[in-house]
Amino acid sequence: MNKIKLSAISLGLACLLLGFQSCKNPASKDNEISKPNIVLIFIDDLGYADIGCFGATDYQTPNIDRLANEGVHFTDFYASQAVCSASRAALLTGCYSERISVLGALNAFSNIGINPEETIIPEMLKKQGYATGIFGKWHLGHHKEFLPLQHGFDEYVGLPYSNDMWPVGYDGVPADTNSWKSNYPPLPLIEDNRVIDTIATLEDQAKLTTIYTEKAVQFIKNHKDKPFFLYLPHSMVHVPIAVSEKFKGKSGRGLFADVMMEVDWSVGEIIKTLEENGLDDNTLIIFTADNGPWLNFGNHAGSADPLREGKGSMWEGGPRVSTVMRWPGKIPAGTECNQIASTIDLLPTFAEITGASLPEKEIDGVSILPLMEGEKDANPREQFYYYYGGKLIAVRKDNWKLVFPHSYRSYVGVEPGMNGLPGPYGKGIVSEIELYDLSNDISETNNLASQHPEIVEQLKIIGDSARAELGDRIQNKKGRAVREPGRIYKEKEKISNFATGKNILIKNMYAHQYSGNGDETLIDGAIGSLDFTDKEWLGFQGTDVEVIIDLKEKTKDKQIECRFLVNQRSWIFSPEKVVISVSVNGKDYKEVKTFNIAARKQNRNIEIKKFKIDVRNTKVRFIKVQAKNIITCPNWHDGAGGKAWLFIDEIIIN
Ligand SMILES: [Ca+2]
Ligand SMILES: [Ca+2]
Repeated sequence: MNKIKLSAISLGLACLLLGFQSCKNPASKDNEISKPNIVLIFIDDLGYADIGCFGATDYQTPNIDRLANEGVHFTDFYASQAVCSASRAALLTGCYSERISVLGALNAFSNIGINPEETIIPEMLKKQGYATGIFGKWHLGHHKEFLPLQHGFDEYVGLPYSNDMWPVGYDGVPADTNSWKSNYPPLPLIEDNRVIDTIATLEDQAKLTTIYTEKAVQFIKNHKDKPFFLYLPHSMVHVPIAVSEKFKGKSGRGLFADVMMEVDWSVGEIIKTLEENGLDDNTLIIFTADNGPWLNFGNHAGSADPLREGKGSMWEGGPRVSTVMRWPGKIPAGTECNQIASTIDLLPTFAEITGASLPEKEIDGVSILPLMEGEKDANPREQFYYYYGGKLIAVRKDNWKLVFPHSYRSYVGVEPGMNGLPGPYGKGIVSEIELYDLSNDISETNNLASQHPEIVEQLKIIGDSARAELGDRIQNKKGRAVREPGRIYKEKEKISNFATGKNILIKNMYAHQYSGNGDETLIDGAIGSLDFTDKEWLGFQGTDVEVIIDLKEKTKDKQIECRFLVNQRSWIFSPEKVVISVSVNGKDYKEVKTFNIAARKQNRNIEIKKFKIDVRNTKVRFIKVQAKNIITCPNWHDGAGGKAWLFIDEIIIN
């Protein structure tokens, strides 16, 4: 039975005995003191085998290992997704990333962030009287409304997104103005809501672990008399890795090992500060990571051994993260937990520990306190959904993992980079359902689907319920429970459009995730904002656009305007040609205007391009708009060779 509830019951009983008066203020001083402090240390791109107790051999991590020796280590602990923003959004909301629509890795040009309607861990704990601080990488939106202070944190020092989102080349010198990286603004170091410094060089990067650690230590000292939640999401060991002077060359095994030693030092500083302030017995420390190693960075990446693949894939090397927890007196020392658990379970676990109410909106996490306490036969999370970028890649129940057909980023068969330079990605394909027994085959090498059809069927049902709930871009399914991200462009503008209510035929398929309100989106009199994820845009991936509007009557003297979004950072390009034609019979079309858009140059702006023509002295009933997509992203672009997008929101006829 749950200890927190027990103590609440006995408190209630004591109140009854003492009479009504003493019940008026249940949050007594004693109660406050007994609330544990929570320290959550979150490493970026850490490999499963990058700490000593999980198999690192090149260097030692005595402080992290100490947490394991004095607490529990989880062998089957998952980040919700093998990429930064999605993983962090899930951690802080207790939801699969798909439920709250924060996917991928946001950057300096993103228009979305964590929705203010969501309740995240610090907001929940603040209501319980906790002081809350974050020192490190946020990555849930860099606009002010998304930054930590607007979401329940009292204090923040850190980077708003990844440390490689900066105008600096892989060699550490300012990026060439022709290169994609030169698009980035200087990488800001933020305190509360203010930029206080710029991270401009590798020397600046080398200070980050120390800065975050010192801030965290100060935070603990400042709040030693009340319960606190300290979130320490390090920028390391995400590339570009860098280490301070005190650890340079210390491992003798290269820069990555030095950086890991510094991360371990940071953990030691936290433990030491807790001890010096008499807080270590009443503090839960959790050490985990957002996703596995970025293996194409070679010697600047960690190792996921013995797991398959790494960051960006949902083979175990992507989401399974080495996790240790220490809470003296509560978590039995030196224990190992092999049950499934996830970062999304931390929010409800913290709620149980602190007596906080769960968020009003539905979440996916379950309390794993029984696992932490070593309760025999406890298994609060029997299954796990492996989503990546809106795609349901796999599901797990107990020891079985069912992998659905999909293509994935692979690190197999390609030469990794060296010394900070990335190597290329390979591409892997799963063409038929695969089944793995993770209890015997942690490396996912032996597909057992044909031997266990009954287990395949069982897990398929779990997949179906995931899809019904949270959707699946592989099967073009929308989930019933998916919520919106936070957005900065909210105003919707209504315009008059003679074509509203008329017939429209769209000849090419738009992507279901950018499907607005269906075909009528283009003539509904509502225009899109600069945010391509708002519901007013239709997105066409790697295809042209051809639209025919039937005005159902002959008319003349019309103005025709069509609008396209340009947001090259999100792979959305201007059409290279727009042709507007008209017809009275729907068969014989007369071209009235061709716009040739010459340049595919780099464009830093997010903008809406309008193509407008007056059609005079011509009878019109049918209007055809054809827009030519550049089809593939140009060579200079980040997504070179990938499919380019065309986004259109309205064809206005007046
Ligand atoms: Ca990461
Ligand atoms: Ca529209």
